[in-house]
Amino acid sequence: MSTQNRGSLVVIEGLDRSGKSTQCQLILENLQAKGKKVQLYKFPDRSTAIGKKIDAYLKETSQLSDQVIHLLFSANRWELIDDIKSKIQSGVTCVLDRYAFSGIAFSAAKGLNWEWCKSPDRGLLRPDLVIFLHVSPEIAAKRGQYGEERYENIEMQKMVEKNFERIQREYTEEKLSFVTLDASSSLETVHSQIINLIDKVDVSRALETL
Ligand code: Z5A
Ligand code: MG
Repeated sequence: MSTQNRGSLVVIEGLDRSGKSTQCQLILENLQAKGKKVQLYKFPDRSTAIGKKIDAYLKETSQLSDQVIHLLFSANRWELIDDIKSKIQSGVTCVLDRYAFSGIAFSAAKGLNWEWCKSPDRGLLRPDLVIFLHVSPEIAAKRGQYGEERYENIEMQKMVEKNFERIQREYTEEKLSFVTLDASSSLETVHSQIINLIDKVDVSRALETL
């Protein structure tokens, strides 16, 4: 991919109710106000045919094996990746609300093999920056709408939290920029920390794959 004037690929990850979607919206508004081209993507994208299956599974109106739902989450990323790639090539900053790291953290928490969980996402675009919003599962549970979907319980979230720590270690060893922020502070504090990090992203190197 040409490195000339490409956009950046920024991923916001975090535990449930850590404020990912709220912060993604604030990033969008901040970059737009600075005159930058920016596009938000949310995973899972529940609007596609695959996304509708995922939505039914999360709302517990359908049952699927752990392997099948893992592959669907990954397929949902693959179906949007060409669009993301072309946006980046045309200078658009793409902000992703969850990505492959959520896939590994949640499926491995259900007991699936770690390397198996990573494999379907190999070849997807590698982000320039991953920001992990950390909030204790106990604080998250007190925030809006908690507990309405599958996985929204403290035991699961604690396992997911441990898995994200391992993900950060492994990807940092691979030189991926993966930064944890304390998301229990105010919206404004978290937002300004995120913007500081995004402003420093180096788009002079070519995008690689996971
Ligand atoms: N999943 C998976 O298993 N495999 C995969 O590959 C992927 C996902 C991609 C649905 O995801 C589930 O899919 C998720 C992981 C799994 N399961 N869980 N748990 P989702 O992203 O669609 O989930 P969601 O319904 O959008 O929830 P969320 O993303 O976890 O919430 P959030 O975006 O992090 O939080 P928010 O909506 O911005 O904020 C939540 C509330 O907290 C809201 O009332 C805010 O006003 C409040 N809030 C936010 N920030 C703050 C601060 N700083 N202080 C106080 N209150 C705040
Ligand atoms: Mg969200």
